[in-house]
Amino acid sequence: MTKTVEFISAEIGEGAQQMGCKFGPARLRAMGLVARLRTAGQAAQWGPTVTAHDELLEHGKLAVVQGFTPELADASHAAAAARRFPIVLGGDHSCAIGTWSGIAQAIRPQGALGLIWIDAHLDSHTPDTSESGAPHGMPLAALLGHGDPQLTDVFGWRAKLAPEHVVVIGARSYEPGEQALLERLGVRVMYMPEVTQRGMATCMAEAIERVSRGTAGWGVTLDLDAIDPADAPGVGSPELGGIPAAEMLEALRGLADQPGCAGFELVELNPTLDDAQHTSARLCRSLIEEVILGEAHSRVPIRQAA
Ligand SMILES: [Mn+2]
Repeated sequence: MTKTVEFISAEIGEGAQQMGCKFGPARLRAMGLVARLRTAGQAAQWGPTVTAHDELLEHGKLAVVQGFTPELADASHAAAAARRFPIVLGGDHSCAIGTWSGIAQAIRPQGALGLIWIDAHLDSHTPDTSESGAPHGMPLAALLGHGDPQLTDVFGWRAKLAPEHVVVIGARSYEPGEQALLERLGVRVMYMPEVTQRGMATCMAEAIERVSRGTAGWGVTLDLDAIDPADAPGVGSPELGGIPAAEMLEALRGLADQPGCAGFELVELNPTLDDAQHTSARLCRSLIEEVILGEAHSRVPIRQAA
């Protein structure tokens, strides 16, 4: 890829039931992402670290996310506006509001943003439908323009995503209220049985086709809990029966080189729940290498297998 990769650390765990995702970005940074990309000939750098203000917790989880979102949005906006390729490392999934608001703002002069949301959950609650009140269950609704005004109106405009420009892949645990919102809006959801039947690579190809149509750019937000917990145990909300890691790696290979791809986000790694071998963190590193290096990277394991 000719663009420089810029990693942005989104240190927030306050949006979830458990705080551990706040330590995800530091864990990934310790794994040498930039050095490995550079060794492979890819320009890459560390960008800003945006850290949630935990002193706001006395006003509730939503207050922390309200404070964090515009700061992260400024960081992802700056990277995209400078024509670098942002990779945002979460953090709980509430960070997606900031990430994609910033990228939507950067490409707004050219047109609309598309987004592929890979997740075990729908993340489409509003404060009215959420039983837990945890903001990491709300980011997709906020980006579609529904929910708390401070989260929907970043940069002074609402609905960073139009429903026809969104595809959700891998959902297998959700509540009726959030499902009703997505159905009413007409968002395409590929639930887990469809992904199992058709294969992740086929679903991904259809999703890219859909989010490319009528948009000026598109991205992917990957919640690690979409992957089967046998392959990625270090997540806050594990759900049995997910997408095998091998299928996910294959489906994301060379993603950044696809026409229109404007950014990538990887969230919900909870290193405090990972195993002693850091299996989940190492999988995250491999996923990023597949996204950025694509075929150049994949030749190595294929040759070893032969
Ligand atoms: Mn999620």
